[in-house]
Amino acid sequence: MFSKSSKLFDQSKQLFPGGVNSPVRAFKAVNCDPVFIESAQGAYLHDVDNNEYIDYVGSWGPMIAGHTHPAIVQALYEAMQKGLSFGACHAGEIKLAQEVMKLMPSFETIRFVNSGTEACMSVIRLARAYTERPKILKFAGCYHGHADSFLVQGGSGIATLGLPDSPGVLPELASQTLTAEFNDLKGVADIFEQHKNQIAAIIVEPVVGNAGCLLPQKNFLAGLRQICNETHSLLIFDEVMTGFRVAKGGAQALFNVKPDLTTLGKILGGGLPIGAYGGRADIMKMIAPSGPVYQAGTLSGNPLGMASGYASLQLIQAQGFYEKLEQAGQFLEEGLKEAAYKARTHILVNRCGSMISMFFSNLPQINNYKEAKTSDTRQFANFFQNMLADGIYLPPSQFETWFFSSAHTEKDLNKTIKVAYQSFFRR
Ligand code: KE4
Repeated sequence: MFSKSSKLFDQSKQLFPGGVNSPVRAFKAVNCDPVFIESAQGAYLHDVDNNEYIDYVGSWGPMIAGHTHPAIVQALYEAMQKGLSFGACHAGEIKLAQEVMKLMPSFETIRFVNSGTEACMSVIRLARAYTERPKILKFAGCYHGHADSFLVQGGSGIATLGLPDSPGVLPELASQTLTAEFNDLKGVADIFEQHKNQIAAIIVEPVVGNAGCLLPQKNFLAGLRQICNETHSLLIFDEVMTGFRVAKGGAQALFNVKPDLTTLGKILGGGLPIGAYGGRADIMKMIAPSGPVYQAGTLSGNPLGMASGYASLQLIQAQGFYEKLEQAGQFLEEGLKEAAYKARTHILVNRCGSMISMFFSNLPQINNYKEAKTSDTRQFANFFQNMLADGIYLPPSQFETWFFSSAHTEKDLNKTIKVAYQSFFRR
C-alpha cells in the first residue's frame, strides 16, 4: 500500500529535519507516515505506490481550479520560452498587478514577493514604520507565516505540533506581539485601552484557515475596522489563504470591509512560489526605493510566477465559478453532517465557500481557537488514516482547512461522503 513512500520517507529523514521541508507535511499529528506524491491532475493526487486520492489540500490553497490546469501549464510553457528569471522589470508584473487591482480595489499599489511569510513579514515592518508604533495585534490560532513576530500562539503547523511559541524568537520581540481571541471585539478594545498609541496594526485572517476554519461573527471585521479608525492603527487583512478563495475579491469583498493593507499568496501564483502585499498608496510609498522601508527579493515578480498567477486569476473569473463552488460546498457540508449523524458521531462543520473544516467536537459552535482546541484530535487522526486508506487525502491536522476545487465532481464529493461515513465507524 505505501511501501515506496515508506522507503522514500526513510531517505528523507536522513536529509531534512523531520524528513520534510515544511512541518505539517510530516503527518505527525495524525500518527502515520506521509505518502509521497508522484503527480497531480485536477482533483486527484497519485502517490509513488500508484494510489489515487481525491485531494482536499490543493497544495494548501493554490489549486482552486484543480491541479495542472491546462491554461496554467500553457501559460507557463509560453513564459518559459522567453526566460526563467530576469531579475529585472518586465511587463508580466504589470499585467498581474493590474488584475489584482481590478479584483481587489483596496490595492492602490502592490509589491510582489515569493511567499506569504515574506508578504506578512514585510507588511508588519511597513506598519511599524508608518505608524512609528512597536506593537502588533494578532489572533490566537491565526498563522501569518514563520517570521519572528508571528510565532506567538500561531495556528497551522504551530498549533498542529502544540508549539506554544518558538525558541529562537527573542522575548523582547515576542512581547511586542499582542494576542486576542478571534471574534472577541471587546477583548481587542481592552487591549487597545491597555496599550494606548502603542499598536501599529491589527493583522487578521478575515476567515481563519489555520485553526481549522473559523468564520467572523457579524460585525467582527467591521468592528476591527472601527477600532483601527479610532486609534489610528492599521487594519491588515492576511488574505494569503482567503484571497480569491472565498470570493473573486477575497474576504474584503465578501464581508465588505476595506483593510488598509492586504497580504496575498497561494492562488495568486497558481501553484508557483508567490506572495504580495499592498493597499493604500500613501503607506506603500514608504517602501524602498520610493521610501526608507527596505524590502527586496531576487525572484520577486519573476516571469513564471506572474504568468501562472495571471492564468490562475483568469480561471476564477469564469462565469459562475464561485456559485458552483458554493453549491459543491453545501453538498459536501450537508453530506458530512448526515453521515456523522447516521454514524452517531459528533462533528461540527465550519465552512466558507470552498474552505471547510470538520471538528470532532460536541460544541454547538466553534468561533475561536480556544474552542477549536477542545476538539478530539485523536479521533481526527483516526478519521484521517481511514480516509487516506480509502483514497481521500485530507490536510493532516485538525487545525487546518480542507480546500476543494472547481475540478471536484459530484461523484468525487459523493465518494468523499461515503468514505467519511465508513470512517466514522472504524475507530
Ligand atoms: P507561506 O510562507 O507558507 O507561503 O505563507 C504563510 C501563510 C500566511 N498567511 C496565511 C493565512 C497562511 O495560511 C499561510 C500559510 N498556510 C499554511 C497552511 N495553513 C502553509 C502550509 C505549510 O506551512 O506547509
